[in-house]
Amino acid sequence: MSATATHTAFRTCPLCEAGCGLEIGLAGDDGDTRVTRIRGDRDDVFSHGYICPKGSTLRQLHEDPDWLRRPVVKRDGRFVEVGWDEAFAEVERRLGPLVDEHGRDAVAIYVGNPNAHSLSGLLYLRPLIKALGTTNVFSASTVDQRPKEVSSALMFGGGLTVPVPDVDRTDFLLMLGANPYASNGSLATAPDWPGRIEALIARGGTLVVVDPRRSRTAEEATQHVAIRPGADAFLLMALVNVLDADGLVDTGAAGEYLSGVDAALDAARPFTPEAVAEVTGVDADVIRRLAHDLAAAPTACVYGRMGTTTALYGTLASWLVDVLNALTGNLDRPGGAMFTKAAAGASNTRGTPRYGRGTTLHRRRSRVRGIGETLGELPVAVLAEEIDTPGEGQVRALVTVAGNPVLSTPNAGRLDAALGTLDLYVAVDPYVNETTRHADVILPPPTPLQKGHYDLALLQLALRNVANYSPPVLSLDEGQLDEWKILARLALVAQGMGADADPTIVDDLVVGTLVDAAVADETGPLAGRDADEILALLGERTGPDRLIDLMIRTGPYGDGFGADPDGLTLDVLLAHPHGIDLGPLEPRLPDVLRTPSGMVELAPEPILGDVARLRAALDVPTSGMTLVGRRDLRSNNSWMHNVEVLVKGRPRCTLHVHPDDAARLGLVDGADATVASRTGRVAVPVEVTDAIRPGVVSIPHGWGHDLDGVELSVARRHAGVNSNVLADDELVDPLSGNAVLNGIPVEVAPA
Ligand SMILES: Nc1nc2c(c(=O)[nH]1)N[C@H]1C(S)=C(S)[C@@H](COP(=O)(O)OP(=O)(O)OC[C@H]3O[C@@H](n4cnc5c(=O)[nH]c(N)nc54)[C@H](O)[C@@H]3O)O[C@H]1N2
Ligand SMILES: Nc1nc2c(c(=O)[nH]1)N[C@H]1C(S)=C(S)[C@@H](COP(=O)(O)OP(=O)(O)OC[C@H]3O[C@@H](n4cnc5c(=O)[nH]c(N)nc54)[C@H](O)[C@@H]3O)O[C@H]1N2
Ligand code: SF4
Ligand SMILES: [Mo]
Repeated sequence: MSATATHTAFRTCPLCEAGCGLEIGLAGDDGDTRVTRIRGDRDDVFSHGYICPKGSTLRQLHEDPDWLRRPVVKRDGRFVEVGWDEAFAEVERRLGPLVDEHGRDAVAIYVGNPNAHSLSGLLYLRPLIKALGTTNVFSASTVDQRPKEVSSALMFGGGLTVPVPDVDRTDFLLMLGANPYASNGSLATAPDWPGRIEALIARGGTLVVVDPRRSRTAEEATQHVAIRPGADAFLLMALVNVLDADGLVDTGAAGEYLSGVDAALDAARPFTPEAVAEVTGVDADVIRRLAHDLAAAPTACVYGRMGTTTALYGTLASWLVDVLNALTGNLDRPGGAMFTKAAAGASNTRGTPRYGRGTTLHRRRSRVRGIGETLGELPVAVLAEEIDTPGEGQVRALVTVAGNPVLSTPNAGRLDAALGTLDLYVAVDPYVNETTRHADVILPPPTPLQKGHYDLALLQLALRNVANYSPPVLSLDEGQLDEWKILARLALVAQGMGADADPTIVDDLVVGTLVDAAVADETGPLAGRDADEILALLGERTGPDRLIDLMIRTGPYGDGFGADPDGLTLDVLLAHPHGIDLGPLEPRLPDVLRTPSGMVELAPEPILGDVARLRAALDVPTSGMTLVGRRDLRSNNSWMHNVEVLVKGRPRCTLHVHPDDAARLGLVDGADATVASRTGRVAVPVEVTDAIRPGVVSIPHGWGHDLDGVELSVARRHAGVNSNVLADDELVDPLSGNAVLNGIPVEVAPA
């Protein structure tokens, strides 16, 4: 590696939701360009130089010898490198007969987290799913934020119409089940959450963190409330109850757009602070004071994340977060919970403002357990049983795209075993990991530095309105294929058009569909224009670049293909490598809504229908140990443990245990404990710490790399254990189907 950079490129980091700007030093010339260093881009309009330890490892990822550079096909139990034509031919040879014999639902697809940051994933998965024609569609969303998408779809009319906490202007932030010091924030896109929190405290603001662990974020907080796992919905109900009982409800300017205020207040009646004190483990007077502090703050926002969504009452908790924002007059005002106005891709900037079709949940149910579909997907908690339960409609083949469900989904042991029985498994993934080791064909994408980037999904949830496009930093090596072409060619195979069909067929179809929709949108900037004219104006670009250009130009800041000559285009973004700041968030009610009533639905019928379940649980006594997860700044779910600088040092996959529990159970710091649940058991080193609530233990997810056949040479040496062996696939939030990954009943003993 050469030491000095001869030129510099700028690129958004695609690894997490923060979307930091990176300054990438490069040396060498065409075809032999090397990265010399990566640091934060001080001129980035959003991140201003902030970077975490992962951002600078894009070079190590790019150079990782385990990152596959060619497709592989399994022959006699071993992966063999093949050319692309041969790989797609193998898929075609096996997929066609399988579908002919068993039907399209016999093929399932699982879509993982990195797709949320990938233009290829966001733009070309849809045609692939359509071509597969299966109803067995699964994703990481149902081990993550699906409850928030469901509550937002019901309340505001869009799954991604999620109000975000206006951290930079608020006086009071009530944060539940999130640890942005480790995660860098989620469903609230902003680089440098730590800096933003420090600024909040420095200006005299208040941060209350609700978490069974005294997380790094809780340490910075004004107040830490160590709740019992899984109890957030009770606590939030009690806050609503106090606001009502003590005459503190004031819906403010958004009030005229709220429907169902009284019904929401009624729902909270049984949940007095005294009634929930036992189940939440939080004293009634602490709850009462918190409600009063929230109401008294000049501005405030309530924000809930993983700890609130991966729980039995995830949708109720997600709903209650925004009910509280509304009841305190903080919905849609600066310093409160606000709606981003994204430059591209948002459903809440298309079609008729304010009004929409609404959302129907559970239009169909899973075959074996009968869990309802949401937003076009089934919960991944049922994937294993759909594979291992024989009968009509059984899943016999799987496609995964950027997913590692063996480490990330509940009852992982069962899923792992089920994957071994598939007739066909095709993975689009760079690694032979815990999941893809079962694949018959692996189609590897280029590395992040070889792809263009625009955070189409996460910029819809940004704490400022920002647009930023980065072109690829490094070109493809001989024999690599752009990921959009991989997905397009798979779609063509699934469609029966052949293994060697041209991926531009799919590309032209996607762009044509989007242009047709744009000219048909009577309220949009292209209303009444000619589709062919627009296609011609898009010029010579192909692939994601052409689509993102179209989306930006038809978006709320776009040039509308001539309608606003000063508006944004991809060319304008290319001329601004540090991004374009479109200003702070502004109130968007009622136009942001897409509900049938044109109102914020504070009491959606499906959610009110679930309150009885919460009410019944008030009377169930709490007992036993429960398991929660945690994140580390140096991790990224399951897949970056192959980067040496991120895993070296003390082991991070440990069991956090409170000293009282350690003494009671005979657990010793550094020695192994056995943790067992209904679904499995693991042996994991104990780390005794008072930063966890007694009765609760914590293991991070994403570890357990020492399975046979895993080709991750660094990660294998720092294997850890798979916490999702313990997560129970039978525990789901019934409204969203989301898995319960926090608050799992376990037994703990010395190993
Ligand atoms: N470094 C790093 N960053 C990441 C990731 C990563 O793996 N590593 N993953 C990315 C992804 S995909 C996501 S979705 C985000 C998630 O981002 P966050 O939502 O901030 O996720 P966590 O850091 O897991 O924080 C969840 C917190 O909830 C607490 N908790 C557990 N159970 C409960 C409960 O019942 N109630 C309450 N109130 N709290 C509870 C846990 O102790 C933990 O501190 O992070 C993203 N960023
Ligand atoms: N117990 C517990 N379980 C959890 C969580 C938890 O907090 N606790 N968190 C949950 C959350 S929030 C999430 S989002 C899920 C994540 O669940 P998944 O999405 O299933 O898992 P990841 O670990 O993100 O794996 C990403 C996969 O994508 C591959 N990959 C990386 N980059 C690319 C790319 O550019 N293209 C392609 N095609 N592949 C790529 C990696 O090799 C890896 O196999 O895990 C969930 N599971
Ligand atoms: S916080 Fe770290 S991983 Fe996330 S975008 Fe920024 S540099 Fe990348
Ligand atoms: Mo996630």
